[in-house]
Amino acid sequence: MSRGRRTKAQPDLFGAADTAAGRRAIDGLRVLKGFALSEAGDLLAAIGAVAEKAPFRRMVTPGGFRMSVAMTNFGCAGWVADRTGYRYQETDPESGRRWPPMPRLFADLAARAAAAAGFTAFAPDACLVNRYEPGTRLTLHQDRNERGFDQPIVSVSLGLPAIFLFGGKERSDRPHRVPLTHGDVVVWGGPSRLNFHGIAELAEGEHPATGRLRYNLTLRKAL
Ligand code: MD3
Ligand code: FE
Repeated sequence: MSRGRRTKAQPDLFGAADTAAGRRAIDGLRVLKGFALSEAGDLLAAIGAVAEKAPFRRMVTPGGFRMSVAMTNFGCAGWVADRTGYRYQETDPESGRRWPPMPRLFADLAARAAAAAGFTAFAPDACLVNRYEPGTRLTLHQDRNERGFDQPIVSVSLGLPAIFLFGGKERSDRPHRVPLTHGDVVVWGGPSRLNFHGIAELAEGEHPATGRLRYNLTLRKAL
């Protein structure tokens, strides 16, 4: 597969992460500022439709904590957490039915964003939808439940702004803070694929498209 191109010649692909100090440490991260803005309305409509078939729920971690972020999934594989662990599965544990299919719009957007970051032929089979209210957060973690780590991950931010925490290979590495706003798309791949990352506690706010909410779509090749 193709690896992300090096970044020096394309400053337009970077948002706040494109600082001289950050570039080395944030190798493998591409911020496409506003890349999904024109499609945001359609994406939010699709999220509303999926939430009727597979409602947002706050999952419980193996450690017994209920996550503050609510989640649901689109696609052949959905990410779930429960007392036994973290994994991808083809069915919604709440209903026993398959997750709603991935809308073509999502897969197309992810493939275009991945291509813009130098990853050709990205074909996601999983779309995790995270829903944040003010006061919620996602603590530092690694994404290790996918079958392979050679494919990129594409993330789409909608609604309220958030601070993405981009750490290193060790949980104790001090994270960079990358602001993400409505319509931003981020492509992660290559060397940073297994870095610790999270979302800082969401600030209070109101967004014209989502009200008091932030949504994040994470598109992956999970199986
Ligand atoms: C960097 N979600 O669902 S998406 C997650 O905004 C998750 O909801 C965050 O972390 C959110 O697991 C951030 C961006 C993201 C996803 C996976 C990554 C960044 C990543 C894997 C490795 C490095
Ligand atoms: Fe993650």
